[in-house]
Amino acid sequence: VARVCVLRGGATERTFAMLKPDVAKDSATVNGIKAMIDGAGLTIEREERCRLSRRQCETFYAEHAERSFFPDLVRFMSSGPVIKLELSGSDAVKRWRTLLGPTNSAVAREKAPKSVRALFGTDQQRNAAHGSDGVESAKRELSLMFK
Ligand code: IDP
Repeated sequence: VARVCVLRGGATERTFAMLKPDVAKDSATVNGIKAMIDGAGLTIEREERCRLSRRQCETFYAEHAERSFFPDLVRFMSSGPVIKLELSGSDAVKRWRTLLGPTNSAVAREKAPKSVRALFGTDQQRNAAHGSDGVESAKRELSLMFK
């Protein structure tokens, strides 16, 4: 991996992005987010639309199992279709997180008004999209979501 990075002159990474049920049904929003991904210099390597089971959501968000919002999060994430994306590019993990903005969409509108969550999210839970928070979690999430 290190050698490939040196040849390309930057850390080429892969990350997992997911458009959540609050936006995945709306094709104009989906296209808007994809245009932002493209504009940030990230490449969509893989795309899959599906509906996650409650069980899949519980596994995906296992680190939050003890949080009070967990049952509601699982209900939300399994309530409709999602769009799973594998993104690649230089610094893809951080680049996509920056493009996403803060978790809470209201905070995103204050602090990062051009971010995905500011533009398309609603609140703390219905925040339009997911992004892996590190290279290791990206690997875990990609292998979990793309069998
Ligand atoms: P992140 O998605 O920005 O990494 P996390 O803290 O990992 O944020 O939370 C995972 C997801 O759980 C969030 O994207 C959001 O949908 C939901 N969530 C986080 N905190 C809350 C909360 O306090 N209330 C309701 N839902 C929450």
